[in-house]
Amino acid sequence: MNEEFRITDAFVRKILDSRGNQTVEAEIILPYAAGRCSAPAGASTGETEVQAYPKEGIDRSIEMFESRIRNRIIGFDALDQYGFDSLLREVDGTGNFSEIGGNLSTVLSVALAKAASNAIGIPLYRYAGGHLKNRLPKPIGNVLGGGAHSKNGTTIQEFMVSAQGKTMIENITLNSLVHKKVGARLREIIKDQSIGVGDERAWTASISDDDAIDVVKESAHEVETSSNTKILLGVDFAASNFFDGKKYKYRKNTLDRDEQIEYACSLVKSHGFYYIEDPMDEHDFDGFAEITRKVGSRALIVGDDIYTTDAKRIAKGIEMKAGNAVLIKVNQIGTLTDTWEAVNLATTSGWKTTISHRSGETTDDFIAHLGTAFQSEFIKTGTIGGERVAKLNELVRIEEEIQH
Ligand code: 2PG
Ligand code: MG
Repeated sequence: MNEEFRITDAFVRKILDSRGNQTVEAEIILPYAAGRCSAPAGASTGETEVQAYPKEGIDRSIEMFESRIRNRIIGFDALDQYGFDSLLREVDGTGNFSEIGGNLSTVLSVALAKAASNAIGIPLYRYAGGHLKNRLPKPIGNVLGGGAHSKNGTTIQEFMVSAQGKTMIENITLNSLVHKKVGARLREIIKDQSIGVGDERAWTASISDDDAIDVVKESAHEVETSSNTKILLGVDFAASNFFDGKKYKYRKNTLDRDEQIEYACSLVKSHGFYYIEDPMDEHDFDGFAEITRKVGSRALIVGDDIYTTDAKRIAKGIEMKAGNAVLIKVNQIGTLTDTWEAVNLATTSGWKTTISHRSGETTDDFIAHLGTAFQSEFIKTGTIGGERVAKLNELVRIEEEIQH
């Protein structure tokens, strides 16, 4: 092993995330370089995600690092990502990281890749994707929402937009302009109450989902016309959160399974939405397949809670044609190697990927790099707010680098 890549030390500490909750941050130290990564946190988590922390909590994760991991990774070859990630799985021993915590494995795994790329002297997106395989994802960001991300907002968790202009700065500015318009429109409609923002800085207000569709459509249309740039519309139903085992319960009405399928399809057929995430409960592969059969030729049907970045689940989805795209979140599966396997399987099977932030975030920008490395179609990371624009601004820099 080249001594430059030998891990000389590693640290894990607690920091705060954007919700003010504690999260883990790791640092991997090499002789002449280092890598640091901090973990995001979900609010609407998929049932089959790895466990973020052991049941005793975040402190237990850090104790496990000190007692079981730190000594074993000192001296390890930082270029051996697969070996490192396998070691984390082996030390945990549970298959779902419930012993050491999936957030701990995530930050160690990504910090290792950052340290290795820093030691080589190339950006993470090149290290993770290879020199020939870089393509910028298009930013898609939520402008209005509710679900698990705010109290008393819409039932659908996220209404999103994605400007399809030529440059990154143009696209992220247009997405944020739609966000501003949505805010202005809500203030017009709701005169006697203040409106707020949810966990991801999308507006939240006490309106029906159908009214929200109109607000977002009109706001996007206005920006589309004034900028002469196509703006795609999207939703993340996060449907498991309002499925009670039999029916889908909205603020104003209740839909049975067939009606939910029709409602999801109507967003594409009647309202022109292009991006439909988690339209059905996470167990309903058949429902996903039916929606894909009906509108998959003109829209992306994206699985998040149903696939949880797990190659085994994605393989089943591909087999059943239950979607045509998959959301990618490293801490749903716990290591970079497993994430890469999920992306590779999806991509080689003709599915698209969307790399994604989580509702609780830090200013870490690693998803900007991974989305580029994985050639993801979209990067979902909100439109405004420091922890969201940290990723978007990094994409502006990556674009500049790729083009020169
Ligand atoms: C989602 C994510 C991110 P959370 O459902 O796609 O928007 O939410 O991080 O709460 O799982
Ligand atoms: Mg989702």
